[in-house]
Amino acid sequence: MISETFKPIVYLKENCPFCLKVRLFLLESGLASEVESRDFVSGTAGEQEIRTELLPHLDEVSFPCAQLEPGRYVTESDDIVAFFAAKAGRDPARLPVYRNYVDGVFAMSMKLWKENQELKKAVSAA
Ligand SMILES: N[C@@H](CCC(=O)N[C@@H](CS)C(=O)NCC(=O)O)C(=O)O
Repeated sequence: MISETFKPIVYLKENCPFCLKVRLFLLESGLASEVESRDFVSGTAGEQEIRTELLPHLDEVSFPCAQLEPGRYVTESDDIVAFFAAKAGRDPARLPVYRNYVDGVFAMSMKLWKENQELKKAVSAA
């Protein structure tokens, strides 16, 4: 049980690798039903609605985002996972699908993204 009085809300963008991290943790730890999930697809009216809702609460809107407690908004995927893990007494390192994603596909996509940025910079400076 995460909270008896407030159901945390997570805002997740479809196909976002950071959002998938949060989504996988919630699913594999069995916490998904204890959280309200507001999913949206990039470029839709649903996205605009969520951005309008979040804007007054954040310096910069980014995803994933979560309202962990009333008025407490967080936009860092690792902080969101850590909050739910601590509340529920679950160790993310012991969730094999989550760990495989974070250490495998997620880590690789971050590495490729950085390499791509560096290559673009080198090309434009040449
Ligand atoms: N440090 C953040 C990075 C999240 C991030 O870069 N999210 C992208 C989506 S893939 C984002 O929100 N970009 C800005 C936007 O969509 O407005 C985390 O780990 O949660």
